[in-house]
Amino acid sequence: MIVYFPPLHARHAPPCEIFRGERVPCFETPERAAIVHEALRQRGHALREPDRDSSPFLARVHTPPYLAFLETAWARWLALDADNAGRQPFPSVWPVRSLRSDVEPGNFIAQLGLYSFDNGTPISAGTWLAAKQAADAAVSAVACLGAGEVGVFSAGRPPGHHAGRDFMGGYCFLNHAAVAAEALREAGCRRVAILDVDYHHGNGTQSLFYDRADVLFVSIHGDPRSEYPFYLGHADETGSGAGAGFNLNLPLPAGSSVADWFSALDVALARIAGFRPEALVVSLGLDTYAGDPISRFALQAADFRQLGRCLRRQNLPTAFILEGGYAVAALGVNAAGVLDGFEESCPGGPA
Ligand code: SP5
Ligand code: ZN
Repeated sequence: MIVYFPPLHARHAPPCEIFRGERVPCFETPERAAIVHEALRQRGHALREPDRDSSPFLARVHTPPYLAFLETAWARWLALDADNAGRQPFPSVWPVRSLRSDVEPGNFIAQLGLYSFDNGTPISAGTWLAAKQAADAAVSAVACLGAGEVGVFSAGRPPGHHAGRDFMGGYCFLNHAAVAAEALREAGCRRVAILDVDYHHGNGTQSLFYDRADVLFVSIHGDPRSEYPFYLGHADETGSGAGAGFNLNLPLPAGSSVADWFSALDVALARIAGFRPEALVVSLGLDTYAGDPISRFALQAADFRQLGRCLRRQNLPTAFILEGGYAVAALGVNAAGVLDGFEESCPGGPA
């Protein structure tokens, strides 16, 4: 399978995030992508650097002030104090209910709060470069589908599915799956389905397409009553306006079995088949793995292969976009398992 790997991913490398008031090493690290790239290279997949510019699609997905903020954030942080090169910016104030989010304040940390929904998404010097090249990889991958490939994998980082029109969060800055869906629409696909199998609900992606009937969003994830991102991802969120009926959330309790997860996948794939999409975008989080340090599903390596087989049977041009997954040593095997399962299965055939 063609795999796009954006080398600038490693420029996004904040050292720490905050957990229970303490600084802890980031879960979302450059080693994640490095181990995926190495595993896929060893298995003979064709690795390529991005060859498309995502800018036109980023402009459809995100707002101009948000994009401008992201692109200039590190320089703005340094401008506050030259010693900030060795420090990390974190938001400390947010425009929640009754506060105004329609007036951008001049203060950098206030802007950071305006454009974030958590304090768990640290920025570093190369964050914009890395996120932008991951978006370029997603658009490059989609272009391969237009050129006749059946499956293609965009293996960038930081991830994207928590990022919305004008906000970052959950280690995400630019929504690469949404960019891929917009690129597929532009390429002439009348209906695009997004299947999000990351452990965490893809709140950003859901919000971007919630009122649209041309992009179906389906997600299997830890129940937000107990799991991050907490404030979206419930089963009663089914879409609004023209998008009513075109959003399907399948939350499962933390600790759910593999059998329950694959039952939810059956429901998800039946809904997608009923939508008759012309392409499929898979937000491929690998944090459903039993060994993931921040998640609580139970998939094993063989289950990722089975996921790949199930997806191939849908007989759709499929773009895989890497999202979360923090059991670093297992990420290579699990990512490769999905691709192997996809490539060894037959469209419409048995599992
Ligand atoms: C893309 C993605 O998977 N984003 C996930 C963001 C999760 N952010 C919250 C992390 C909370 C970490 N909790 C640590 C528990 C350690 N036992
Ligand atoms: Zn996740």
